[in-house]
This record gives sequence, structure tokens and C-alpha cells, in this order.
Amino acid sequence: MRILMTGAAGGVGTLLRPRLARDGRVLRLLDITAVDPGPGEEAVTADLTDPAAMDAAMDGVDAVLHLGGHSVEQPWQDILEVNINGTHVVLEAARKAGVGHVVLASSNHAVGFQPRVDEAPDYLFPRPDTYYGVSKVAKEALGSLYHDRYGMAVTCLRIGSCFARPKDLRMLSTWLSPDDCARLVEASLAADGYHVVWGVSANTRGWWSLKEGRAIGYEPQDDAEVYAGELIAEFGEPDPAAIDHALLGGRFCGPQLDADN
Ligand code: NAI
Ligand code: 15L
Repeated sequence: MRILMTGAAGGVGTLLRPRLARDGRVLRLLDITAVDPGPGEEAVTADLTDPAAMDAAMDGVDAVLHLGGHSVEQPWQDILEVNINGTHVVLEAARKAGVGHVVLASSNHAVGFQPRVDEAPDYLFPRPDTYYGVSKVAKEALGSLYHDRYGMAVTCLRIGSCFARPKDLRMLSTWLSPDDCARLVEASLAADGYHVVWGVSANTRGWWSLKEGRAIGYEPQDDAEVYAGELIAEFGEPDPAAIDHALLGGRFCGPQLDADN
């Protein structure tokens, strides 16, 4: 089993590498930045928008975990080329190589302007908060197309905040622990069909449904609440009216780049 991980040099890729390592599994790590491969790993330095490079990178691959691209707001042309066109290049290379399973890193920012509710449902209708969020909507749509047209199994992860630990009060609700991220990726790699699931741990203060995640076999084990004491001591009690708690996308819904960027 060989898994191609795009964006492997990034934060999530780095957290996932040791957690996805298995006997009999090869992780092919692709990034525009060079990565040092360890045991059970291969490295490819390539631009994911380059079709020839992606065709070559897909050789012998069984599944793709597509993390690569801009992970925060950028000017429209950059988002268009790397996140939207880049996802098309990745999916098209996967299709031509006969790859059966693709996992796409979407984001809560695909639905960032949705108001916070106690449990936002799976498959919540898009309300992107940025060009970056628009690219995640497009990524989910491309995944849907490649599932329906070509029978590819595609799971889109609307990731909350995946870091070693939650860094602020919002992340008490949105945190996806690295271990839970690996559990979610494993479940997604095994899932058939097309799914859009929240990428979040079992947080006491969570806002998002875990139903679709559980339906594909994801059982989160972590809860950001263990960090609540220290975060509240640092930042004070959460204010439900503040942008970080009133809208799903939090401060991404505040001023970003000018529209003409
Ligand atoms: P990151 O910014 O740390 O890593 C992204 C990686 O993609 C970088 O190593 C970068 O070099 C690579 N990359 C960028 N353009 C590329 C190109 N043209 N060709 C090849 N590689 C390229 O992001 P992070 O935090 O690791 O996120 C991974 C994915 O998960 C991203 O798609 C992000 O949008 C998504 N996500 C992450 C969240 C988080 O909390 N970390 C939350 C929601 C979504
Ligand atoms: C994202 O989509 C970003 O990639 C990440 O940097 C975090 O800011 C995260 O969302 C979040 O909402 O916390």
C-alpha cells in the first residue's frame, strides 16, 4: 500500500507522518519544499500544479491524501492556481493512475460565515469566509465530480484546527488533535463513496456534528477541554458575541485582503 501525501512538509503532514506509518505501507511525501524521508517513506519535491510531475508522482500509488496548497488567505490568483487548479491536477493525475481512494483537506472556512449553533450538521451548505474558503468549496465540488463521474472514493475533511495543542479559546471548540487527525485519515482512506466530514476531536465545547465521521468509522478520543483551564487563565472566559464564537470561521470572517487582490 502506497499513499501519496501532498503538502507533506506542512504542519499537518509533519504531525501525521509518524502516526500513519505502518508495516507494509509506504508514505510518498510530496511538497514544493524538500522533505527528508525516513523508514517507510519516499520523498518527491514537486509543484502540485505541474501535471507531468503529478503524473510521475502517482506511479504505484493506491491512495492520495491531498494536504498541499495555501492554508490561509492569499490573493485570488494564487488561490485559484494552487488550491483550485492544483486540486484538479491532483485528481486528474489520480484518475489516470487508477487511484481508488482520495482524501481531500477541506476546511471549516468553506462554511465560515455560517452562524455558530450547538451542533452544525454534516454537509452544511457552503458559506465561505475568504477566497481560501472558496477554494475549499471548489475542492469539495471537484471531489464530488470525480466520485460521480469516475467512481473514485473521495472523503473531504472540513478540518477545524489541527495543531499539537489548542492555541486559543476558539480551539477549545474546533481542535482536531494530531492523533484524532490520524484516526480520521485512516477511516477516510477505508471509506467508499463520497463524504464530507468535520475534522474535529470530541471536544466538550464542540460545535460540529460527529455523525458522518462516526458513520465512516472515525471514533475521536481526544477533547480540548483538558487545556481549558490554562487557556482561560491566559485569555479569559470566552465571549459568545465575539467573532471567534459567533461565526464558524471566527476571525477569518473579519477583515482580510482587499477584494481587488
Ligand atoms: P501548511 O501551510 O503548514 O502546509 C501546506 C503545505 O503545502 C506546505 O508544506 C507547502 O509547502 C505545501 N505547498 C504549497 N503549495 C504547494 C505546491 N504548489 N506544490 C506542492 N506543495 C505545496 O498547512 P497545514 O496546516 O499543514 O494544512 C494542511 C491542509 O489542511 C491544507 O490544505 C489546509 O488548508 C488544511 N487545513 C488545515 C487546518 C489546520 O488547522 N492546520 C485547518 C483546516 C484545513
Ligand atoms: C484553517 O483552515 C487554517 O489552515 C489553519 O491555519 C487554522 O487557522 C484553521 O483553519 C482554523 O480555523 O483554526
